[in-house]
Amino acid sequence: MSENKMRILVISDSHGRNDDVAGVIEQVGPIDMLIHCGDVERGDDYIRSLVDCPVHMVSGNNDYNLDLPAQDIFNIGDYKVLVVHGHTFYVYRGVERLKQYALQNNIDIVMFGHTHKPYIEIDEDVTILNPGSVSYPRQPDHMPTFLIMEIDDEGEAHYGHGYYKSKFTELKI
Ligand SMILES: [Mn+2]
Repeated sequence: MSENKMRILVISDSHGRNDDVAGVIEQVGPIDMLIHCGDVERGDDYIRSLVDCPVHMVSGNNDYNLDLPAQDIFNIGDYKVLVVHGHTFYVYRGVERLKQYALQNNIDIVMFGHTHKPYIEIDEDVTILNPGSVSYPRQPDHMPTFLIMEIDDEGEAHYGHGYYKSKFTELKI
């Protein structure tokens, strides 16, 4: 059943660097959904105009000028997904609060930002993902990152981080 197949680009913490947002969209090619985990800062309408697919964007701690929801819960295939920036869940101290909230609300996949560090934790009950920042990476290698989520023919989700090519030419998922 190939109609199950989906390819989703997840980014976060572009902080107004919309040239990076446009660049990563160009790099990854066709997508069925774009998700931004917050700290957009400006140009949310411009970001929506860059793609021809559904867009889910939430507000970060720097998005006081934008009219974006604090969190977004929706379905991707059979998965219930929560997108939230993460600052209200104290993610600098870890993902425990986020995980508790997800379990209490029957969330299958949580996507967050704020730390500017790629993160992936696939658990039986809940999967927790951070694409890292496409503009201001803070993990030790300081490479701008994004995340691709794919739904396969059987409806199963797969995930991989990639490096944005503004600084690095090879996509490594
Ligand atoms: Mn940020």
